[in-house]
Amino acid sequence: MDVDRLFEAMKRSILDGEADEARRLAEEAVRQGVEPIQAIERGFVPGINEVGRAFGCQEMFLPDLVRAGEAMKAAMQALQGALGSAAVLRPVGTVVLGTVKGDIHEIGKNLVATMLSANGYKVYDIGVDAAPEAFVDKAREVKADLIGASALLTTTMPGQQEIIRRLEKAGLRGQVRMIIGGAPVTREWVKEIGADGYSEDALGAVKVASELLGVPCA
Ligand code: B1M
Repeated sequence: MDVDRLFEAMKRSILDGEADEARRLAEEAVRQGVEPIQAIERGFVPGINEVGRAFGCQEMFLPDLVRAGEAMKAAMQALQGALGSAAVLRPVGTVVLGTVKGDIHEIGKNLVATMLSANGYKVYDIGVDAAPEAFVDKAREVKADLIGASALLTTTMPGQQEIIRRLEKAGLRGQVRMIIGGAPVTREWVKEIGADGYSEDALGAVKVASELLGVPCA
């Protein structure tokens, strides 16, 4: 299958919520030597974005959203191996990553985790619906350089601010930098809550982390 048709089929598989088909197409892309990040950005993400738009306009409903999310996860898992992760003997930085309390969106967060790992970071993924204290406790435990908090709902974004408050209270604000992301996050929000960095996508998150920690470009 030519690459443009492959990307179109990937988008379709997400729109139709076909997890097996999404997985098959992801594997096909790996076989054809397509860059996994291209498959994600040009194939699968346009599909999930279209589902998000259609859901927002009430052209699709919750079961469609759930199926699309499952298909997206299946595709990401199939691409995981090809995205790779550097053997982290001496990590360039240690990151505690999660999705904030009340929020179970994990696809973008997982992609950020994969890209950070692939670039030599030691990532402690504390999952979704993670309480502010869970971020801070884990950061203290593993002596993290960075906390990364994802929020996909406008109602859960304050969770990112709460993590910063708790970091300050714990006296860790000087040691642990805070980066945030997720579709509703804006530069204004980053400024308002005093986060150290923000990125619109997973590759950008690596760039921001590296700038903050003074890690030279790979
Ligand atoms: Co939900 N959902 N959802 N959803 N969902 C959105 C976010 C929504 C915009 C859809 C819409 O209405 N158009 C809307 C939010 C509206 C708002 O707040 N303004 C919404 C809603 C309303 C809901 C529910 C409330 C629906 C309901 O129950 N009635 C519910 C809430 C559940 C909860 O969390 N408590 C809900 C549930 C779900 C599912 C569980 C069904 C499913 C998630 C499945 C899963 O994750 N396992 C789901 C999905 C799939 C979506 C959409 C369609 C897609 C999200 C996604 O995975 N995108 C989404 C619409 C949309 O965003 N277009 C939507 C792909 C992913 C690669 O992108 O996550 O943005 P993203 O991550 C990007 C960047 O944002 C960035 O990098 C990533 C990679 O490029 N990034 C970071 C993310 N985190 C970062 C962290 C960083 C840096 C960058 O540093 C730390």
